Amino acid sequence: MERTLVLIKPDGVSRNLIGKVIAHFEENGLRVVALKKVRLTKEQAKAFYIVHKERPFYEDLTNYMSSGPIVAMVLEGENAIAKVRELMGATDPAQAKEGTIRKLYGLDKEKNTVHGSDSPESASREIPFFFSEFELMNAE
Ligand code: 3AN
Repeated sequence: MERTLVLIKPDGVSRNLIGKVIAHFEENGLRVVALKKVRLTKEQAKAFYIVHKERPFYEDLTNYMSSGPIVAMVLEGENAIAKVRELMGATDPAQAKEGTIRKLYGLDKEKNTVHGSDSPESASREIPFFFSEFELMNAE
């Protein structure tokens, strides 16, 4: 079993897609271990995306991610990290495969509805960014 962090970005929350996105993951065998709705400050968004700090889109991305509420969740399942990445689809919704969340709901490369950890190392950093030990225990 593996755990990964998923975010429903402001465009997903504002368009009432929380239920549809979670259903997509649940229907594909992933289990919700922990879940919350939060709004990041600009500083928190910058800290979360610190690995992208040299990228040209860092400023816009962190403005966007702090522009409205998001939903954070920990999903669990076999190969959860790769499975979530597959279900999300490519970063650019125009390039994403049919049936993926970003193809179905994504608007553009920034407003692409969902985030999912890209490696075990990222998941280990991103899960405790949003959830305490207490929130993660006894989740079975
Ligand atoms: P992914 O989320 O598919 O792993 P990354 O890690 O390349 O994509 O990028 C992190 C986030 O930065 C993406 N989720 C996306 O919202 C944003 N992003 C990536 N490329 C661009 C871009 N060219 N313009 C605006 N935002 C971007």
